[in-house]
Amino acid sequence: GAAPYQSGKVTPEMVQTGSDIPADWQAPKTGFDYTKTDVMIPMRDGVKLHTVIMVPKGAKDLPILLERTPYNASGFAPNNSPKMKDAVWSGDTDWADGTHILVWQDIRGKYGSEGDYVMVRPPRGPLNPGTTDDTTDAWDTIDWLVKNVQGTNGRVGMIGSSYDGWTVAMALLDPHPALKVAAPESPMVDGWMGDDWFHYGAFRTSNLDYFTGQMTEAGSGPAMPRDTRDEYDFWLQGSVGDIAKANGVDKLPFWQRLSANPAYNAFWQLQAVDRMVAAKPSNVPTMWLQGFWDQEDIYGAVHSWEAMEKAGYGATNHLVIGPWWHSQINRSAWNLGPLKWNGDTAADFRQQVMIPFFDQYLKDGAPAHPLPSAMIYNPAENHWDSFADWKVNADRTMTPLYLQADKGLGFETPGGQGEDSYVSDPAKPVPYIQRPIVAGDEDRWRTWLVQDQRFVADRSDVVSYTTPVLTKTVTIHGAPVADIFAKTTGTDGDFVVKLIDVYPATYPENPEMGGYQLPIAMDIFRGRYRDSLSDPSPIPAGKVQEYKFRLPTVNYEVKPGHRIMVQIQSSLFPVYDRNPQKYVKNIFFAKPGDYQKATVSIEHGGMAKSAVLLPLAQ
Ligand code: PG9
Repeated sequence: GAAPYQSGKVTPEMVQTGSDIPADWQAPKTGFDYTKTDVMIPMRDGVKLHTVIMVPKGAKDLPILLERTPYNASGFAPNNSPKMKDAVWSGDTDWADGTHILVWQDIRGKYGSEGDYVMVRPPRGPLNPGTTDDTTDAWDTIDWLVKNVQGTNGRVGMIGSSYDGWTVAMALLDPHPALKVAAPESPMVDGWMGDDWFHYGAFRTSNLDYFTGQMTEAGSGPAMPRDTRDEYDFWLQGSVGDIAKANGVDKLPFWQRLSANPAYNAFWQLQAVDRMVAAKPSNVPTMWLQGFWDQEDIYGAVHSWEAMEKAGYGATNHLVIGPWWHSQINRSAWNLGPLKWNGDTAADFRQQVMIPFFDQYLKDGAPAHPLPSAMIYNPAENHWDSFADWKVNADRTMTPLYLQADKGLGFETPGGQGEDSYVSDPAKPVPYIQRPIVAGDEDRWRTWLVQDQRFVADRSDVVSYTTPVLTKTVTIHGAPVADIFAKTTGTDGDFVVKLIDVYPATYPENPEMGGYQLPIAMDIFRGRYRDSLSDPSPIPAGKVQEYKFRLPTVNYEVKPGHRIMVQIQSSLFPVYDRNPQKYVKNIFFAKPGDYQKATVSIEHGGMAKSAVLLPLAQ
């Protein structure tokens, strides 16, 4: 009978017997200025890669801009907007101008693509016995695109930052003839020397969360669980190997390969992209681009550009260093922390330099847009500088800025030998930013390389050497080199060297900067590699040793009224894992008892003239 609350009759169209989700539903795309399709592009071994293609309405003879990514191709055009410009993410807005076809592809094994995922898959060869790599996948993809996408003129440009910058560089090892121009942006190039995994052998702990994120699912996996709000406490709980094990990271094959190869051996050398591009140089015009304060990949672009210069391909290779954090080229860049720029340096660069540079190779009749050999932002002057002959470090005369007695710093040759000592305690490593260090705090991660170093300057395990107030500008064009003589009571140890611009005590132009200790260039070096990066050796306790390593590349002017400071310490935590300071075979698996205090003495003058060697403007 009828339910008591029923009034009226039940008719058939009130009742569902199938699914409310139609088998095939297409949204009407009225008013859309583009079409978007998802395709599976077959590679030479039959594996199909998921690819998103956005073609402006009425496309005719348009070039293709390709990005290959492990970070979800579909996420690059996340918005269901009828306007292409609104549909894409910030990095592509300027390219979505109706004159480029935009293509994003999931690399093998990630998100919608078939096949096995291998972390920054090494090229076919000793480390990759297979028949494909990211060079062949790029080649096969470009071949398919120029043959199958309607409305293209058959020319392709590639961009992408970081991992995606690495995929651009890999495409250059055997470029498809249709690949006409490329921009590896903040590319991951050498994971041991100075990009994501290590810096000169010191391991970057946040990689463990990156590993669970990237390699526990084809999509996005979880970060490791935290039982503390402060990363400083979390990473003090044990060696990186202990923490990896506690979180199942020890079961991930890439961690197993990485942790079994802590030194710069064949494993790392054979996948160093700067070595590869120089061994197989391409004629494709290439813009190697990175951030001045790139907190993830500060090594790769510069070194690849230098390698191509040395290989004789300077005419088609360009270096760009913007005043940016990692990948900020794809966002807006009015400022970097407290440093304020003239305008949006990223959007202006994309619109006024990058796109015209690409278009001259991608479009018939586009005006020539010659680029200098190097274009590097000058943060002190707040403008871009162009260099026709930016020299690679090897060709530079370096001027030593010596550590002096009484914590002085200066160009004059120091007198007799002296030293300054501090106790480095692995139980109390020097933090890289003020605590609490909260996981996932993007703003602080993006700006840690410009953080005011006063927060550690007075620690008893940090030594700072400072020049008198400058009366003349000191202009640095290139990569300073730390050349530190030191002894330690331990048998291993890390050396962190920071080159700092100390602002005047008051700075009315930007009051926040009064007395600011702004790092211009800093890096860390693991002492066991002082004689050989591939064959580490214990440090002889109590014997002065030389630690010489290159710092990031800069174009900088320290102005009159400012001072230059060199700050030295033995940890930078927890960006970098702790050195136990006792020589053990593999620091990843150091035991609690291996971590020991050490007294470190930084030498100056005499036979041990510690200095930072400066490539001064010529
Ligand atoms: N810096 C990131 C990364 C690149 C390559 C390997 C691991 C991490 C990135 O932003 O893609």
